[in-house]
Amino acid sequence: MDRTAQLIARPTVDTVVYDPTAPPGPPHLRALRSRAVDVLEGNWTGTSTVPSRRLYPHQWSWDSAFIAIGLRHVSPLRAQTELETLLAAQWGDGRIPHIVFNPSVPLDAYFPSPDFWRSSTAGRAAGAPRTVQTSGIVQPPVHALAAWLVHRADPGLSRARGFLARVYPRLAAWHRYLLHRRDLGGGGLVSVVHPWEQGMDNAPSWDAPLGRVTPAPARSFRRADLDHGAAEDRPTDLDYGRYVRLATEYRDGGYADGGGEFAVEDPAFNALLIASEHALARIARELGATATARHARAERLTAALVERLWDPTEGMFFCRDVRSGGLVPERGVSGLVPLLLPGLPREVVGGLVATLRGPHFGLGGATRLVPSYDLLGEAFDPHRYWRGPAWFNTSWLVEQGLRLHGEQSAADELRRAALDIADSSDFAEYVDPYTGEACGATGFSWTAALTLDLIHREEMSGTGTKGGDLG
Ligand code: 9WN
Repeated sequence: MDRTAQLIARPTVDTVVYDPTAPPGPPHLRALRSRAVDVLEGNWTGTSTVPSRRLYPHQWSWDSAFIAIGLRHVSPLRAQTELETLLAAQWGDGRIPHIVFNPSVPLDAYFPSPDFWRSSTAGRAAGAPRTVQTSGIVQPPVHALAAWLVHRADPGLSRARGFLARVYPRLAAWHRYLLHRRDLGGGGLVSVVHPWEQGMDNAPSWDAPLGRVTPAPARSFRRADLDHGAAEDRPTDLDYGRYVRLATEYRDGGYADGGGEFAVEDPAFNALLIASEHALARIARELGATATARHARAERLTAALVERLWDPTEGMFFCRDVRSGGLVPERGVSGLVPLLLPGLPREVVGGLVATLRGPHFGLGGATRLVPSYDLLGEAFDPHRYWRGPAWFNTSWLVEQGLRLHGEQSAADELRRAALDIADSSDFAEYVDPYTGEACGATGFSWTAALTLDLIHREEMSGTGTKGGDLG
């Protein structure tokens, strides 16, 4: 075990209620489930789950949401705790930081570390918490969706603990922050101000908007990711220099929104906000409040997404570079994620499904999971971070979308492929989209968690339940 792993070695808490002898389902799924549970046990710190012991030794925002979605099947209590820990680090202005730092992890274990972000001082005006160190940027808002799904896994426990009543005001403040402070394009959609915010850090869609940013000199920072990951699979030093410059300027401006060089409306980020807004409406109704305004807002946002980011000729959504004003002509999986939305026009659904199956993504033909980027794109690389490999969270989102829109057999095929590849890749962080070969970290938390969710729904499908969660 290396130094970092030792320092955050999990305490012996026994909150998982999973009993490997109990679950139904065929033996190979039982074995897979048991291994997925082991991954999540190994990555649990006592109050939350690290994405990966070595590469990502803190709590990450959208990782925790996906982790909670899987954990709910084995320990609804721990799934609630995962989200509550994250929400406890929320800033006064409503933002949920993309990293919550574990103070017992050495500073050099991950870059940028707390001494770079300086949240409690640089973020004071924006209401950063004083007692916990965080980053100052955000990640996609999957949290309300996760909270609703976690509640539904054990409504009795959730009500007894007042789970929804406690998280609702925080989730509502989070959405308010995004909708009011981040509509930088003025068209109703949210902008990200750093590629790390969107979660697909190194996607070719960022190349043009990022190209305008002067990189911080390589000698001014030390990357920790290269201690654990292959340099040829990770972002280049030049891109890292630009990430660092953008984050430094945001920090030095007190994390105030509006002035930065980089502002992009991203389809997946906004689609996840809309899905979460629908989930917040359901949470409100469960708490006895009215849900109509939230559903209506989700529908208005869906209309804005189609109006601002949909390209009917290409049959997919694209990013909009708010600073230059145009769409970025790169096909990424982000442009397919809106398939998870219920209120899409029929021709948009048809276009997305055709694009998924067509030569650019090859689903069900050349590829079994959804590649992160256009197979025919100039920047395509089957192993480099977010420039071609397949991730399990995006395939999970697309699987949900296919199912929601009645594409049951394509969804079944994608679900089975995800289960097979999670198994053979040892819950890899991401995989070669053609071969399923493992890349990045193994024992990756959201891969294990979403495997649990897919196993659960695979078993439910035998009982005649529809098996989707987003309808
Ligand atoms: C920066 C933790 C995170 C994921 C992101 C993924 C990667 C971090 C990095 O790891 O980003 O946030 O250092 O590359 O791109 O989606 O949340 O798993």
